[in-house]
Amino acid sequence: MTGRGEVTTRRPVARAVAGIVAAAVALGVGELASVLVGPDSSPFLAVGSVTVDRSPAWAREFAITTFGTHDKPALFVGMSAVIVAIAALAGLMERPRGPYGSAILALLGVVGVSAAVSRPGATWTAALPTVVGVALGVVVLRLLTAAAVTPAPPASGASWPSRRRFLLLAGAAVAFAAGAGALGARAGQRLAGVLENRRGVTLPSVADRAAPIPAGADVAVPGGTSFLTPDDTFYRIDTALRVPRLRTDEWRLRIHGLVDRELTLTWDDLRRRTPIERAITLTCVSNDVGGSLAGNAVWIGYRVDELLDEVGVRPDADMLLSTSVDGFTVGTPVAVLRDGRDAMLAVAMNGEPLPLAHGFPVRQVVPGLYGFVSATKWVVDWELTRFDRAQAYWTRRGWAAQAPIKTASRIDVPAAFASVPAGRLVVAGTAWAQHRGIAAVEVRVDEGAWHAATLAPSYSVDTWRQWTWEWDASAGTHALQVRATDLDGSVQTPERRTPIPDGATGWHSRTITVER
Ligand SMILES: Nc1nc2c(c(=O)[nH]1)N[C@H]1C(S)=C(S)[C@@H](COP(=O)(O)O)O[C@H]1N2
Ligand SMILES: [Mo]
Repeated sequence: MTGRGEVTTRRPVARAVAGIVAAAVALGVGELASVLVGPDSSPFLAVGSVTVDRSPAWAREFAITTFGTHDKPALFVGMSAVIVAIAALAGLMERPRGPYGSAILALLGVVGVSAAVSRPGATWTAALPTVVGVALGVVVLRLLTAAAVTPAPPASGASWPSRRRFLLLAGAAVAFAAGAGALGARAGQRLAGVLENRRGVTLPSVADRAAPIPAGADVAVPGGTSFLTPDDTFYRIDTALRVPRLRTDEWRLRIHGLVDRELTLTWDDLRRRTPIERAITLTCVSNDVGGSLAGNAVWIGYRVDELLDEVGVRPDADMLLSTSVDGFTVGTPVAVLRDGRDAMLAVAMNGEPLPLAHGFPVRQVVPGLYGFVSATKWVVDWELTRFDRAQAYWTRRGWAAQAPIKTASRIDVPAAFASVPAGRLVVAGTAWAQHRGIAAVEVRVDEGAWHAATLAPSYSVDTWRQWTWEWDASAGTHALQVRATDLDGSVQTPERRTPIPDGATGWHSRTITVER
């Protein structure tokens, strides 16, 4: 029988190993989790980077003169040695009733978290990989130290030697840590490579520039929708659990199917063509009445109609089936792509290469069609085909095959259920009917008479249009309602329909309280 006092001193090697394995699990899991959060959030790399940034000049000199170009591996070896020593100590100090070793791991976690959140551009989420990793590390430390000191109860008569049990557990944990770490490191390197590739992209110089934005296109109402949507607040909708990572040198667009001449474009081939720049408002078909799944950006890209002319579209082709690098597909009517509108293969958004989440390096932008039938991100394949032959991703799941954007209008100010003082009240919002254009917006209160809103200057038929309306608000609870009319003269329908299968309809309304 083993006495409690004896337990705490037994098997120092196994305990040290338990500590080291636990730290390995923490680091491996941290590495893997950092892939989801961001390349600078890996605890190991973050601590390494902070060490590099904070080390005095003489230390760097010493590292470079001693290790030359191997200074980075040398740093990693040095860090690993320190971590192994501390982790072994943690293993030796862990007690069933005194989790001193766990506390040491937690302290290492604090170091990792402070390093990760101090990296440039980091937010609090950078702490997550370390926190998750250390939490799992502590679990492993508890399990392994327990296994190191307590013989397992005999199972079905046979005795299960505790050494074997320990080795099995430790081996499994090491394999897990190594797998997670290697997977994370590989994915992290891939992401870092693509981000570096993106930083190196220079924007094409454009002769055919977007029209300047007229003064007043942005209504100066606090809480109103800005005419241009910055990349970081632009809505993002896609089926990608992990953002595809594709470098410009890997990118190809294969154009095939019902064409006279197949063509495979590289990034350089694309860049040799003549670009255009346009402001275009994108909208998601899933946007419900009053929803925010719409955004307006200035895009630089290459005309789709010119590329289609180059390959020679056969007369029987009526669909462009585009496929993204992750297999997502979109079907777009060839007629729409060739009717003169500014459909493009975009490479830039708001003066920057496309953000990874918005399709880097190349995506489609087609004015007037919902994103699911037009806006393929990370696009790598174009097949000219027919609507009676092929079905795209969302059409197979019950959505329409064709889906022009429906006229919509939205109240942005005042906020839903806002309380406002009686008197002069500015109501503001946006309206869109891409490729038809907005002719009028009207507002009414409590289902009374419609009043014409003041429209901001029109930019183009392919962008949304902001509006304001002033009301002498009287006390009480009121319902504001808005409707738009497009330049074809069609008034937005009041009929409420869900986004499925081809876009929501109905008037947006907002209830507010006016204080006396
Ligand atoms: N590869 C790919 N492209 C895609 C999608 C997708 O799921 N995968 N979603 C589409 C949909 S439904 C919309 S609304 C737009 C959204 O583009 P954004 O995320 O840049 O706003 O992308 C389109 N392109
Ligand atoms: Mo969408």
